[in-house]
Amino acid sequence: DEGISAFVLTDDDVRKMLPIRTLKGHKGTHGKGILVAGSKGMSGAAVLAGRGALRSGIGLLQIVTPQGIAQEVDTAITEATIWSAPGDDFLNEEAWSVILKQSEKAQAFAVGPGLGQNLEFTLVLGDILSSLSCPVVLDADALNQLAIEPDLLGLRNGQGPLILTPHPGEMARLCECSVEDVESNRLDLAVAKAVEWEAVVVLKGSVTIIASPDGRAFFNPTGNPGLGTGGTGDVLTGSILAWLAQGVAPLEAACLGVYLHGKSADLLAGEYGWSGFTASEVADKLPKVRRELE
Ligand code: B4P
Ligand code: MG
Repeated sequence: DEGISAFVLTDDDVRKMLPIRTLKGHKGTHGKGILVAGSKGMSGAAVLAGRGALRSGIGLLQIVTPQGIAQEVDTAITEATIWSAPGDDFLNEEAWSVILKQSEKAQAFAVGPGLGQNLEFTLVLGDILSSLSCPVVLDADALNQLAIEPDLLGLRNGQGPLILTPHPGEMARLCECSVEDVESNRLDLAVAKAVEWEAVVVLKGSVTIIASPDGRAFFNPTGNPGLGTGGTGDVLTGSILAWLAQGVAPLEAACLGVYLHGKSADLLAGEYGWSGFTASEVADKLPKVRRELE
């Protein structure tokens, strides 16, 4: 494509992006990340994203989730700190007070998995985009809110790095086009939107594209159709959150997250083929594939 520099990620590229662990590292230096996720009936999305983060080496994970499901999430993910925020089935506009209180020491934020469609949360999303200077990952229902209120993106306005992780359905909603339009024009669209939105755009699917706001793009060669099962996208979001919390720059954190997530699925496919492994298993294999890369 004229004007677009596109690269295929390799083991060597990705190895260089891994953060270096020192003997004296501790959970403070390994980074604190905040995950805003979950709603009634979708606590699993918060749990899976949490698992993706923990299996990617985050120092401390805090999950902000509606009080109606906080107990469930807490029981399912013992290693995370759970902040129960106002809202029974969904987070409501008062959830911002809890998020703000937690935001001070965090190195990264991820918002969206399983949040559900609640328009009250649009205000909170606006606050997140306009107030937080650390990197923010938006996925799933946060992207659906953006599609309804495109002006929200303008609130970021150089405030801090932004990473969006749409699947083709979410990308179509954000771009007001059809899924077919997205799929027939993946590279150009991902790059154009990364530039326009001043965000790293992770356009998921078979051969995920990571597009940078500087106009470069990276093709991910890992992964397989076994990833087409509920919850794998949530695991990816948590993993990118963890790399950001460990100090990896936004573009590299997205590349690292996507590449290792796909490698993990490829390891599972070696045993099971292209179906029947689960999102939790993809998360649980992340440390092994990272280790093999080091
Ligand atoms: P939702 O119902 O919103 O699904 P979700 O909760 O976001 O699921 P999850 O978070 O687990 O998966 P995600 O896709 O984020 O949306 C599903 C709907 O979106 C579909 O019914 C469809 O309409 C649309 N849609 C989604 N993917 C589409 C596609 N590829 N083409 C056309 N329409 C699509 O994350 C899934 C993960 O698996 C990503 O990392 C992705 O890259 C990976 N993956 C999926 N299939 C893969 C493949 N064949 N090869 C390699 N990786 C693959
Ligand atoms: Mg998803």
